[in-house]
Parts: sequence; C-alpha cells; structure tokens
Amino acid sequence: MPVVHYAAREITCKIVYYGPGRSGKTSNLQYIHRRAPADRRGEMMSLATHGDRTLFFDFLPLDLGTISGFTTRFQLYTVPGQVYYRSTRRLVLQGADGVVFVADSQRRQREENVESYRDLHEALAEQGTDPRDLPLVLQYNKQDLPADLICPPAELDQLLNFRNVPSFPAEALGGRGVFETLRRVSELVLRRLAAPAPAVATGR
Ligand SMILES: Nc1nc2c(ncn2[C@@H]2O[C@H](COP(=O)(O)OP(=O)(O)O)[C@@H](O)[C@H]2O)c(=O)[nH]1
Ligand SMILES: [Mg+2]
Repeated sequence: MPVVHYAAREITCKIVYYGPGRSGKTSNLQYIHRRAPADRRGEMMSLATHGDRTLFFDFLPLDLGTISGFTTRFQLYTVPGQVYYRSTRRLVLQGADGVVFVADSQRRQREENVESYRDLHEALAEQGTDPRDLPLVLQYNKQDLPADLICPPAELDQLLNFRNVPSFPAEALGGRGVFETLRRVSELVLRRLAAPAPAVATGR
C-alpha cells in the first residue's frame, strides 16, 4: 500500500523487480539509475556476494513529478533470485505496490522462469495479496541474444502470461524496454492509487 506523508506532501510507492537469478533485475535498476536525472534519484545500494549476485536489495527513490500537489516517489527494489534466498525475497516483497517480473528469455531458462513466477504467486498468497489486485507487468529480457537461444515474446506470453498483464521485450544492458516497463508499472500503481482504496497515512 502506498505510504502517504501529508506533512511532506509526498507519496511513496514501492516497486519490486522479481524473477529468477541472473535474469537482469539489477541491470534494469542500474540502467534506470544511470539515465535518471541526478536530482531525481537517490543512492543505489546493493549488497553483493561473489560473482555479482544481489544478496539483498538495490534501492532507488525516483521522483516522477507531482499528483495533486503530492510528490510521488518510487522506491525500486530487486530481490535475489536464487532459490536459497527465499526468505529474503519475501521480506523484500512485503508492502510492494507493484511488481515487475523480469524473465530471462533464454530457452534454457524456461523452467527457472516458470518456477520463479510460481514462487512469486506463492509469496503473494502468503502475505495475503490477491495477485489480481496487484499492479504487475512482465519483462522478457535478453532479447538481444541470438534468436536460436531465446524464446520470442509471444512464446513467453504463452509460457507465463496467463494473467494477461502488460509484457515488454527488453535488453536491460542496452536499455531497450527498461523505461517502458517502469513507466507502465508506475502508471498501474498510480491509477490504483487514484481509485478509492485506503492508504496508510503517516505524519500530519
Ligand atoms: N545479453 C544480455 N545480458 C544481460 C541482459 N541483462 C542482463 N544481462 C547479463 O545477465 C547477467 C545477470 O544480470 P543481473 O542484472 O545481475 O541479473 P539479476 O540476478 O536478475 O539481478 C549479467 O552478466 C548481465 O550483464 C540483457 O538484456 N542482455
Ligand atoms: Mg541482482
């Protein structure tokens, strides 16, 4: 649920990049961080283990202008995708206002994608979130790899997108699809915010 801070006239929304290990979640955040204007982004923090895998989270507050006089701030997180970081993923997912599921388009990662998408739904169920109520978009990353190694977007839609949510082909390293994905999930989050649903208020 978005946190509304009335005194500071600020709304903070949390977006979590979910997906299997090494699908490109951190690369998305790095690209956004590189391209976001310096006065609109905060520090990116990440904890890495050996071999550049995210252990805990990346964090990027990003202001996207104002709505009705409130500054909207987005906090972007990535989860560690490896199977054994299950509890960390649940912790990071807590309170998410929107989720980007980053799938790895490589054929050999088909099962990992399915498994991770299932894990996302399990995690949502555990925290009592109805996935139909949650702004969710899919991103099919690594579409720059040779055609014989990857699944085309239509095939990934067949494999994963039974909810029929927005999906985007992407190349997170080069940036293709990265802002399109972020923009879409942000829109969904803000649209939901505009709908009459209770928000948590802090401050006065
Ligand atoms: N070819 C290609 N490689 C990518 C792309 N996005 C990420 N990678 C590579 O995939 C690996 C894992 O990326 P990372 O962002 O750390 O994945 P994460 O585990 O989901 O955070 C790294 O070596 C990235 O350079 C992409 O769009 N295309
Ligand atoms: Mg990562």
